[in-house]
Amino acid sequence: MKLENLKNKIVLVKGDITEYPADVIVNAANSSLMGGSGVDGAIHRKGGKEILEDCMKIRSSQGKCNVGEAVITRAGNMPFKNVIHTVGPVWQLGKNKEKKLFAEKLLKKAYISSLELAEKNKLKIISFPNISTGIYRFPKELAAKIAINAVIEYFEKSDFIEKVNFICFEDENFEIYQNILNEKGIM
Ligand code: AR6
Repeated sequence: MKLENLKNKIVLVKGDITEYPADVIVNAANSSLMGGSGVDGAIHRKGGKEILEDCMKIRSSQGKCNVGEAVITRAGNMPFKNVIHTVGPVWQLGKNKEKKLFAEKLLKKAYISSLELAEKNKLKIISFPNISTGIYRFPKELAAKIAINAVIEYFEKSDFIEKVNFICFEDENFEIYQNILNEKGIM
């Protein structure tokens, strides 16, 4: 697929993921699925108790959500069909190259798992936050490259999803995404 053809399928937005229309939004959760701060806090606050209820059911049926995996709940009070909760990796400080490469793989897996789960549930418009780039300290530029490449790789295999929105809460992430998408000729 020519990257240019993805211009209509990848959308870059600056703002709050809970405010932008989509079929499903992705939450940057933690393995407990019991909520937290950052985008996780915003989604649980806006969505209300249905989301936590569904997360608790998932906990009792399958246990914790491993890093790189994804689960799906209702969206509660938000105007989406569902919320997909995925768990990104915590960035490894220090010099251990293998650990860093492993974290990169897991971040890619979090995006791919979410896209596959959306497709499985017939959800065609999906919004992603910048997974792992907040509390989990993943370097923003590297995380953006991984996110964009994971989405491109998905589109090479499947055309089910119609639109992927990258929702950047911070100016810095927005500019990083803008530069990468421009370089690739997607914007
Ligand atoms: N809409 C879109 N993006 C947002 C919003 C929002 N409303 N709020 C924050 N962000 P983080 P992580 C951005 O820390 O690094 C939680 O406690 C934020 O600017 O939310 O994956 C979980 O429970 C940043 O760019 O997620 C986990 O314990 C991005 O979302 C842990 O944090 C991700 O930042 C996960 O850490």
